[in-house]
Amino acid sequence: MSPLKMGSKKVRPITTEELSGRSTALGQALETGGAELDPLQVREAAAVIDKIRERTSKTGGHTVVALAGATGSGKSSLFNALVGSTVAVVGARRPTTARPIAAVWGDEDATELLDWLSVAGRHHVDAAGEPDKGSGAVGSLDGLVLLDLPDFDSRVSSHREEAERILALVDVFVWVTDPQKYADARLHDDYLRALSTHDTVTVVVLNQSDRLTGDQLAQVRSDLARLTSDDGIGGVQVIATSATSSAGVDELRTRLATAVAGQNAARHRLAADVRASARRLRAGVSDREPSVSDKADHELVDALARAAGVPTVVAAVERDYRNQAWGRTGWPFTRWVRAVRPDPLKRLRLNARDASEEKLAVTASDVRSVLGRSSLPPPSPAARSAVALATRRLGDDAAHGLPNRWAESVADAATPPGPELADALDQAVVGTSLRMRVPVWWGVFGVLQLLLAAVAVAGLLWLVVLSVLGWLALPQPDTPKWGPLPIPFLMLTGGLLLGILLALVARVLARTGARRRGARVRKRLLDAITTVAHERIVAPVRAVLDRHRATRDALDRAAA
Ligand SMILES: Nc1nc2c(ncn2[C@@H]2O[C@H](COP(=O)(O)OP(=O)(O)O)[C@@H](O)[C@H]2O)c(=O)[nH]1
Ligand SMILES: [Mg+2]
Repeated sequence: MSPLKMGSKKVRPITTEELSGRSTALGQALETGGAELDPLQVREAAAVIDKIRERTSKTGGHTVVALAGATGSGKSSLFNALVGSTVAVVGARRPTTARPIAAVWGDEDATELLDWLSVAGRHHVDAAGEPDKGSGAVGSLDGLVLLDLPDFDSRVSSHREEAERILALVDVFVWVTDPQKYADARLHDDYLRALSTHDTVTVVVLNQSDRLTGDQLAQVRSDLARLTSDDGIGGVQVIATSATSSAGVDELRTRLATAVAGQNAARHRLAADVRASARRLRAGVSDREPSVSDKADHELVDALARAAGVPTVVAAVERDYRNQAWGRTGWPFTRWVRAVRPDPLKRLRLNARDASEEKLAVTASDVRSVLGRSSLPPPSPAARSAVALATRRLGDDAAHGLPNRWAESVADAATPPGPELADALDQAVVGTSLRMRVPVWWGVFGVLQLLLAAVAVAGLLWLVVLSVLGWLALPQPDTPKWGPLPIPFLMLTGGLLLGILLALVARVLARTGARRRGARVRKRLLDAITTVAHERIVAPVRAVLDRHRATRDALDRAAA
């Protein structure tokens, strides 16, 4: 039920819990979306929240009603008519009312409330002021705090500001206009339209009705009703009054008595403030947010991997594998060649220092403790721009359809500052173990190579012994033969040829092995890079989108 129109309009009362729930929701929206919402609107919303806390903490259950309107409409005259004595100064010379004046009905102390309203002029109306109506009776104004405001169109700016200040705090607005000014743009555009959310606490009064004939009055009344409903305030009845003849003053009094008896106007006004504020803020939030997959996509990971030097590391690992494979399984007579080649992993400082470890093993901690970061070459401009492109694309996709400020936050989240991302990538590479088991075939081939070499050397020695004996013309022992060929000859040539053959096979195996090992290391590195992409880019972007959703939900709850 509206606090103003008993039974005439179905407006449900607003409980304290509901009001505080809405206020809390508005506060949550400011918390989650404060940085991305319009700063001015955020300040206004924060002021509404403060006001709710302050207004609802005031004891006494008063209803604060303001008589507001243009200069000379008769606010002060109506105020006096309602009070029953001349309290406010009425004047033909404008402007008259400089400071608001309050009239308080009933015994309840309104000091705290009036202090909060900063209204110094106070007048107490006791029950005697209402001859027919004892305190507590139906239609009593007991609990009413009526304010006569300075003109909202006053030539004096401090008067206008004072009127605005009070209007922000009162529970019920009584807009007083007259036959000359009822269509005034200021009243309709600046006030009624702007406060259309506050229709349940709005009363429109056409004063000076005594200046109109019956027909004219009906005409003006319906005109004003139409203008008011064009302003967005539907169903507000226009009360025609005359402060001079007292016509309609009782109707206005009854209307105010209804508001006072309902004790709900303050909550209605504050809830309307929350709703209006939440609706304004809601314009800065989208109805939905783009869905962003939890997984970093392939293009982004690929770009990051290139920027992190993954191809360089993989190539080094493959080269290292091949070098070592050849070193261990190659032909022993030419192995020394390998010894003079530089170690590719050592060059990248990704190689373990520990002599007991295999060459391919590296632990994150050794490198980090010694160097802090790898000495991978810095990413090429092409790799850097690929990262920029991939992150921008992700940011654009995630920001699609969001209001500007949110889109900017998403873009910022998608592009962490340069050194931060580069360091994280470097750490990911350094922290990835390149350790792998030494392949079994290296050992087998190595032993076979040694055996074959030993056989060849033995054959050679045998032949040397035989030729020395021949040269010295000493009797030669029988040389065993296999077919027509002597065994020592077979040992020498067989050992050499088989060794070379085995080395060739090992070379082929080493190439495939290197590729496979490279692929496995690449996968490990990519996993680490994917984690970086998720932690540094995808998760921050999703966090912004989550805040966006939370803000929207909170605003919808506040404005519901
Ligand atoms: N005829 C007529 N004159 C009124 C009425 N109400 C106020 N006035 C006159 O209009 C002028 C302005 O009144 P006032 O109450 O000071 O208006 P305010 O500026 O809105 O406070 C005064 O000269 C009043 O006597 C009314 O209902 N009928
Ligand atoms: Mg006045």
